[in-house]
Amino acid sequence: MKKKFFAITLLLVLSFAACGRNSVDEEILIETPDELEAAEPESTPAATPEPEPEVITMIEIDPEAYSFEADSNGFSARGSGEITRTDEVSRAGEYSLLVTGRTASWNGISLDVTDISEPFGEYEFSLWVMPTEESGATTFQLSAEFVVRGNPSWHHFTGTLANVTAQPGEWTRMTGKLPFENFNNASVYIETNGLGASASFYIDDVTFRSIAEESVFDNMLPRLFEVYADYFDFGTAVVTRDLQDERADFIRHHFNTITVGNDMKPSSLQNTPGRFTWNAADEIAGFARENNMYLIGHTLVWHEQSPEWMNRRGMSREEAINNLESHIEEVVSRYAGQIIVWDVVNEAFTNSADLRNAENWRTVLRQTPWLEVIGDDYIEIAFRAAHTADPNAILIYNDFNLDEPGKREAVFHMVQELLENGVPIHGIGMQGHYNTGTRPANVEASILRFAELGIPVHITELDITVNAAQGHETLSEAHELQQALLYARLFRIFRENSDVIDRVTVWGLDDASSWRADRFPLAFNRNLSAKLSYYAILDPDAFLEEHDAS
Ligand code: 9MR
Repeated sequence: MKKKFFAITLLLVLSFAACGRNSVDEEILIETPDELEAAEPESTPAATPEPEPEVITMIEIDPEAYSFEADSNGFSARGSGEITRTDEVSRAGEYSLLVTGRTASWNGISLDVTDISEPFGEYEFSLWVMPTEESGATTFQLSAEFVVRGNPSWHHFTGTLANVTAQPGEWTRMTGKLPFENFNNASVYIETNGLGASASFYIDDVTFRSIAEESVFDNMLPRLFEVYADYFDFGTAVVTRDLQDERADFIRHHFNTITVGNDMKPSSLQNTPGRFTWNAADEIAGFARENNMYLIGHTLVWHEQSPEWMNRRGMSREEAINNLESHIEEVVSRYAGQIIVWDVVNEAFTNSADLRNAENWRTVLRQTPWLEVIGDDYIEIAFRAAHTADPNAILIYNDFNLDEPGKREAVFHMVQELLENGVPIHGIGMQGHYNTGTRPANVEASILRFAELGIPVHITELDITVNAAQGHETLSEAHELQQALLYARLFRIFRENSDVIDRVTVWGLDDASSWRADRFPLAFNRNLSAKLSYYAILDPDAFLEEHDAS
């Protein structure tokens, strides 16, 4: 089968070259290598005529493609663009679509794919494009728009043919891939990007398809949470689309705790004052309940994904405190008894801090709207409000780069002071967004330092990026091993310090759905098969020994 495809592709390429610009033969003759071999005489005397190739199929139009033979296939104008179905030119068949009237690079034509795609799926978008003679050489880009609650965001498909410069009179192939984000509405489109901002052009033979791989989740693999049952809880972060089919089985198999990855952030729950949107959060809470998992709420106070109305510049301190407290009261009391741990304040410090100044922790606080409008006591106000709303919940201060000594000390001093003042903080969340250059000794030093505060550490968002693999289609064996060795070293440290570590949560299920999908950060591949990192986590000592590492 593969051979035949190869032959078809080859012949297509050859016949395009032979036919010259702007047209394809009506019939393309296809022969397979097997048939060629069979037809080949044992020796080739000069007089023997070339055997006629056998015709086995005919290709005109890809039956899966939007080829505009009968109508415009649901394509519509974007911005000032106008679209006309035309038989002036066509790549295959008789018709193509002509796009004119564009006044800006994003204008032109789009296809609504809301009903034929899923949030968080991965898609390939391909087409043939040709600028009109008058427009001249034009640079095109394949793009997508996702609209969430009325807010659009724009994304480029990637790949070498997702951005091309095309010439008039010549059909040029474009294709790109894109992992979709969440959306209420999604559309894909072609825009210009550089040459020919207002060019007119033709498109033909468009395809849009899912490229998600089928899951090969293996339910015979040892369960991660069972392997670590004597040491700490083992969790992952989830979004609602993870709660179905094999992904749900996978979660049930490996984890005994889940963190709400996105759906309890302030803008997810209360984007509009007083109007709470609970659906997604409730769905995840329901899943945890049904499966006897303990649920982690994330997060009550953050500078990202937080609506502007809560702490707009110029607002009085009292109003901002009221917004902060009422949000926390509403959210925490709703899930009281169900959410066992809350990430109360997230990322209140700058990305890194100077060790010499770390005791002055107030000077290294991140400049956030909450800090600006309320002052540095917004942090303790948040913890007190959460404690009032659910006195049994374990309340966490959560941050990244805590393996860095300066930042570690800044957080240490803040928490120490707040604890002395009776602020209810019950744990430090070391997010653990690491990379293969992270030094395990620094991670361990921070765990031990935080333990001096007398409250446990939670590893809340663990992943390890392979930065050198960014932009690569697959992870090389050497990189996979490099990552696995660090997972092994970290888990050995976590296990050895399990008296002060209550939980380890990895941030997501698999490489493809991770927030760092471009750098292969997790222990499972996109199809949920186990990477070397899984085996490293399973038995760090054996793994390190086997690879002659320590
Ligand atoms: O995993 C989350 C991703 O889906 C969101 O797009 C992103 C938005 O900023 O937030 C991610 O989770 C973050 C978490 O809430 C806090 N620590 C950093 C995580 C990665 O950005």
